[in-house]
Amino acid sequence: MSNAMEVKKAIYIISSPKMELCPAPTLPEVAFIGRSNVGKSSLINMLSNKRELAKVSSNPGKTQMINHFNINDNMFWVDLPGYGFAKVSQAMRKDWKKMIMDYLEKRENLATVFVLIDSRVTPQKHDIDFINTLGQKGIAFNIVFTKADKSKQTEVAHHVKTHLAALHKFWEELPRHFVTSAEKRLGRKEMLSYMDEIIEEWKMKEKEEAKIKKSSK
Ligand SMILES: Nc1nc2c(ncn2[C@@H]2O[C@H](COP(=O)(O)OP(=O)(O)O)[C@@H](O)[C@H]2O)c(=O)[nH]1
Ligand SMILES: [Mg+2]
Repeated sequence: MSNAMEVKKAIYIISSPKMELCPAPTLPEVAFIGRSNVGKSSLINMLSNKRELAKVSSNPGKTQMINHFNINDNMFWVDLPGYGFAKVSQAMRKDWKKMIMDYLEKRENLATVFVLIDSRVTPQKHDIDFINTLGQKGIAFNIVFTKADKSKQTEVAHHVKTHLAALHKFWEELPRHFVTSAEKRLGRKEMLSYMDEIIEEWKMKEKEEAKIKKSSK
Protein backbone atom coordinates (compact mmCIF):
# COMPACT_ATOMS: atom_id res chain seq x y z
CA MET A 1 0.00 0.00 0.00
CA SER A 2 1.32 3.41 -0.93
CA ASN A 3 1.48 6.22 1.59
CA ALA A 4 -1.85 7.94 1.92
CA MET A 5 -2.11 11.42 0.55
CA GLU A 6 -2.25 14.29 3.00
CA VAL A 7 -5.33 16.44 2.83
CA LYS A 8 -3.75 19.89 2.79
CA LYS A 9 -6.72 21.68 1.39
CA ALA A 10 -10.39 20.81 1.66
CA ILE A 11 -12.96 23.41 0.72
CA TYR A 12 -16.64 23.41 -0.03
CA ILE A 13 -17.31 24.63 -3.58
CA ILE A 14 -21.01 24.52 -4.39
CA SER A 15 -24.33 22.73 -3.95
CA SER A 16 -26.13 21.95 -7.19
CA PRO A 17 -29.65 20.65 -7.85
CA LYS A 18 -28.53 18.77 -10.96
CA MET A 19 -25.48 17.55 -12.84
CA GLU A 20 -25.55 20.27 -15.48
CA LEU A 21 -24.94 22.90 -12.80
CA CYS A 22 -22.01 21.10 -11.13
CA PRO A 23 -18.35 22.17 -11.48
CA ALA A 24 -16.75 21.29 -14.81
CA PRO A 25 -15.44 17.71 -14.69
CA THR A 26 -11.79 18.74 -14.76
CA LEU A 27 -10.62 16.66 -11.79
CA PRO A 28 -11.15 13.03 -10.80
CA GLU A 29 -14.06 12.62 -8.47
CA VAL A 30 -15.39 10.27 -5.80
CA ALA A 31 -18.95 10.41 -4.45
CA PHE A 32 -20.33 9.47 -1.04
CA ILE A 33 -23.82 8.09 -0.61
CA GLY A 34 -25.84 6.18 1.95
CA ARG A 35 -28.95 6.18 4.06
CA SER A 36 -29.65 9.20 6.19
CA ASN A 37 -27.75 9.03 9.50
CA VAL A 38 -25.29 6.39 8.26
CA GLY A 39 -22.39 8.69 9.15
CA LYS A 40 -21.65 10.29 5.79
CA SER A 41 -20.93 13.79 7.02
CA SER A 42 -18.82 12.44 9.87
CA LEU A 43 -16.79 10.30 7.46
CA ILE A 44 -16.15 13.20 5.08
CA ASN A 45 -15.07 15.37 7.99
CA MET A 46 -12.82 12.65 9.37
CA LEU A 47 -11.15 12.02 6.00
CA SER A 48 -10.61 15.72 5.38
CA ASN A 49 -9.49 16.54 8.94
CA LYS A 50 -12.06 19.31 8.98
CA ARG A 51 -14.68 19.17 11.64
CA GLU A 52 -17.33 21.07 9.74
CA LEU A 53 -16.60 20.48 6.09
CA ALA A 54 -19.78 18.53 5.46
CA LYS A 55 -21.94 20.24 8.02
CA VAL A 56 -24.97 20.49 5.73
CA SER A 57 -27.09 17.90 7.45
CA SER A 58 -29.50 16.45 4.94
CA ASN A 59 -33.08 17.24 5.78
CA PRO A 60 -35.47 14.92 3.96
CA GLY A 61 -38.00 17.72 3.56
CA LYS A 62 -35.45 20.04 1.97
CA THR A 63 -34.33 20.20 -1.65
CA GLN A 64 -31.67 17.59 -2.13
CA MET A 65 -28.39 18.91 -3.43
CA ILE A 66 -25.19 17.57 -4.94
CA ASN A 67 -22.38 19.03 -2.80
CA HIS A 68 -18.90 19.46 -4.25
CA PHE A 69 -15.65 19.80 -2.30
CA ASN A 70 -12.21 20.61 -3.67
CA ILE A 71 -9.51 18.41 -2.15
CA ASN A 72 -5.89 19.52 -2.63
CA ASP A 73 -6.82 21.03 -6.02
CA ASN A 74 -6.46 17.56 -7.50
CA MET A 75 -9.76 15.84 -6.69
CA PHE A 76 -13.44 16.45 -6.06
CA TRP A 77 -15.37 14.81 -3.26
CA VAL A 78 -19.11 14.78 -3.73
CA ASP A 79 -21.64 14.50 -0.93
CA LEU A 80 -24.82 13.08 -2.45
CA PRO A 81 -28.23 13.21 -0.79
CA GLY A 82 -29.09 10.07 1.16
CA TYR A 83 -31.64 7.44 0.28
CA GLY A 84 -34.15 5.42 2.22
CA PHE A 85 -36.07 8.14 4.01
CA ALA A 86 -39.14 6.50 5.44
CA LYS A 87 -41.10 9.73 5.54
CA VAL A 88 -40.74 11.13 2.04
CA SER A 89 -43.39 10.70 -0.61
CA GLN A 90 -43.18 8.28 -3.54
CA ALA A 91 -42.87 11.28 -5.86
CA MET A 92 -39.89 12.68 -3.96
CA ARG A 93 -38.24 9.31 -3.89
CA LYS A 94 -38.66 9.03 -7.65
CA ASP A 95 -37.12 12.49 -8.13
CA TRP A 96 -34.22 11.52 -5.90
CA LYS A 97 -33.62 8.33 -7.83
CA LYS A 98 -33.72 10.11 -11.15
CA MET A 99 -31.29 12.81 -10.05
CA ILE A 100 -28.87 10.37 -8.43
CA MET A 101 -28.90 7.77 -11.17
CA ASP A 102 -28.55 10.49 -13.78
CA TYR A 103 -25.53 11.81 -11.94
CA LEU A 104 -23.89 8.45 -11.36
CA GLU A 105 -24.44 7.29 -14.92
CA LYS A 106 -23.40 10.46 -16.73
CA ARG A 107 -20.80 12.26 -14.66
CA GLU A 108 -17.71 11.61 -16.77
CA ASN A 109 -15.02 12.25 -14.14
CA LEU A 110 -16.63 10.04 -11.50
CA ALA A 111 -14.12 7.34 -10.56
CA THR A 112 -16.17 5.58 -7.90
CA VAL A 113 -19.09 5.96 -5.54
CA PHE A 114 -18.57 5.06 -1.88
CA VAL A 115 -21.73 3.37 -0.65
CA LEU A 116 -21.90 3.76 3.13
CA ILE A 117 -23.38 1.02 5.25
CA ASP A 118 -23.77 1.02 9.03
CA SER A 119 -21.55 -1.79 10.34
CA ARG A 120 -23.99 -2.45 13.21
CA VAL A 121 -26.87 -3.64 11.08
CA THR A 122 -27.70 -6.78 9.14
CA PRO A 123 -28.17 -6.39 5.37
CA GLN A 124 -31.05 -4.06 4.49
CA LYS A 125 -33.06 -4.37 1.30
CA HIS A 126 -32.57 -0.67 0.51
CA ASP A 127 -28.80 -0.99 0.46
CA ILE A 128 -28.69 -4.29 -1.42
CA ASP A 129 -31.14 -2.99 -4.05
CA PHE A 130 -29.15 0.19 -4.50
CA ILE A 131 -25.84 -1.64 -4.86
CA ASN A 132 -27.37 -4.10 -7.29
CA THR A 133 -28.65 -1.21 -9.42
CA LEU A 134 -25.12 0.21 -9.53
CA GLY A 135 -23.76 -3.16 -10.56
CA GLN A 136 -26.36 -3.61 -13.28
CA LYS A 137 -25.59 -0.19 -14.72
CA GLY A 138 -21.87 -0.75 -14.60
CA ILE A 139 -21.25 2.11 -12.17
CA ALA A 140 -18.04 1.63 -10.18
CA PHE A 141 -18.57 1.53 -6.42
CA ASN A 142 -16.92 0.58 -3.14
CA ILE A 143 -18.64 -0.28 0.09
CA VAL A 144 -17.68 1.64 3.21
CA PHE A 145 -18.81 0.23 6.54
CA THR A 146 -19.26 3.01 9.09
CA LYS A 147 -19.33 3.38 12.90
CA ALA A 148 -17.06 0.37 13.48
CA ASP A 149 -16.27 1.65 16.98
CA LYS A 150 -19.87 1.20 18.08
CA SER A 151 -19.85 -2.57 18.34
CA LYS A 152 -17.39 -5.31 19.14
CA GLN A 153 -14.82 -6.15 16.50
CA THR A 154 -16.21 -9.66 16.09
CA GLU A 155 -19.69 -8.26 15.55
CA VAL A 156 -18.44 -5.79 12.94
CA ALA A 157 -16.62 -8.60 11.19
CA HIS A 158 -19.77 -10.70 11.24
CA HIS A 159 -21.91 -7.93 9.75
CA VAL A 160 -19.34 -7.20 7.07
CA LYS A 161 -19.32 -10.88 6.20
CA THR A 162 -23.10 -11.16 5.98
CA HIS A 163 -23.33 -8.05 3.80
CA LEU A 164 -20.72 -9.35 1.42
CA ALA A 165 -22.44 -12.75 1.36
CA ALA A 166 -25.77 -11.08 0.54
CA LEU A 167 -24.12 -9.36 -2.41
CA HIS A 168 -22.26 -12.48 -3.50
CA LYS A 169 -25.66 -14.01 -4.20
CA PHE A 170 -25.82 -11.62 -7.15
CA TRP A 171 -22.19 -10.91 -7.98
CA GLU A 172 -19.24 -13.21 -8.33
CA GLU A 173 -16.71 -10.50 -7.65
CA LEU A 174 -17.04 -7.52 -5.39
CA PRO A 175 -14.92 -4.37 -5.38
CA ARG A 176 -12.77 -3.35 -2.45
CA HIS A 177 -14.50 -2.44 0.81
CA PHE A 178 -13.42 -0.35 3.77
CA VAL A 179 -14.21 -0.59 7.48
CA THR A 180 -14.26 2.84 9.09
CA SER A 181 -14.96 4.79 12.24
CA ALA A 182 -15.16 8.56 12.23
CA GLU A 183 -14.82 8.45 16.00
CA LYS A 184 -11.62 6.35 16.04
CA ARG A 185 -10.36 7.57 12.63
CA LEU A 186 -10.32 4.00 11.43
CA GLY A 187 -9.93 3.28 7.71
CA ARG A 188 -8.67 6.77 6.93
CA LYS A 189 -5.29 5.73 5.60
CA GLU A 190 -6.80 2.96 3.48
CA MET A 191 -9.39 5.23 1.88
CA LEU A 192 -6.94 8.06 1.25
CA SER A 193 -4.37 5.82 -0.38
CA TYR A 194 -7.12 4.37 -2.56
CA MET A 195 -7.97 7.91 -3.61
CA ASP A 196 -4.31 8.44 -4.38
CA GLU A 197 -4.50 5.54 -6.80
CA ILE A 198 -7.51 7.17 -8.45
CA ILE A 199 -5.59 10.42 -8.89
CA GLU A 200 -2.60 8.56 -10.34
CA GLU A 201 -4.83 6.75 -12.83
CA TRP A 202 -6.39 10.04 -13.87
CA LYS A 203 -2.96 11.58 -14.45
CA MET A 204 -1.88 8.61 -16.53
CA LYS A 205 -5.02 8.84 -18.62
CA GLU A 206 -4.42 12.55 -19.17
CA LYS A 207 -0.87 11.85 -20.30
CA GLU A 208 -2.10 9.20 -22.73
CA GLU A 209 -4.67 11.56 -24.15
CA ALA A 210 -2.08 14.31 -24.57
CA LYS A 211 0.17 11.87 -26.43
CA ILE A 212 -2.63 10.84 -28.78
CA LYS A 213 -3.47 14.47 -29.46
CA LYS A 214 0.15 15.27 -30.25
CA SER A 215 0.61 12.32 -32.56
CA SER A 216 -2.56 13.10 -34.49
CA LYS A 217 -1.44 16.63 -35.30
N1 LIG B 1 -19.69 6.32 17.46
C1 LIG B 1 -19.76 6.81 16.22
N2 LIG B 1 -20.76 7.63 15.88
C2 LIG B 1 -20.80 8.11 14.61
C3 LIG B 1 -19.83 7.75 13.65
N3 LIG B 1 -20.14 8.36 12.49
C4 LIG B 1 -21.26 9.08 12.73
N4 LIG B 1 -21.68 8.93 14.00
C5 LIG B 1 -22.87 9.54 14.60
O1 LIG B 1 -24.03 9.17 13.86
C6 LIG B 1 -24.91 10.27 13.70
C7 LIG B 1 -25.14 10.57 12.23
O2 LIG B 1 -23.92 10.99 11.65
P1 LIG B 1 -23.86 11.94 10.36
O3 LIG B 1 -22.44 12.03 9.97
O4 LIG B 1 -24.57 13.21 10.60
O5 LIG B 1 -24.68 11.07 9.34
P2 LIG B 1 -25.25 11.42 7.87
O6 LIG B 1 -26.70 11.73 8.06
O7 LIG B 1 -25.06 10.19 7.09
O8 LIG B 1 -24.45 12.56 7.35
C8 LIG B 1 -24.28 11.42 14.46
O9 LIG B 1 -24.85 11.48 15.75
C9 LIG B 1 -22.81 11.05 14.53
O10 LIG B 1 -22.16 11.59 15.64
C10 LIG B 1 -18.76 6.87 14.06
O11 LIG B 1 -17.86 6.48 13.29
N5 LIG B 1 -18.79 6.42 15.36
MG1 LIG C 1 -25.07 14.40 6.67
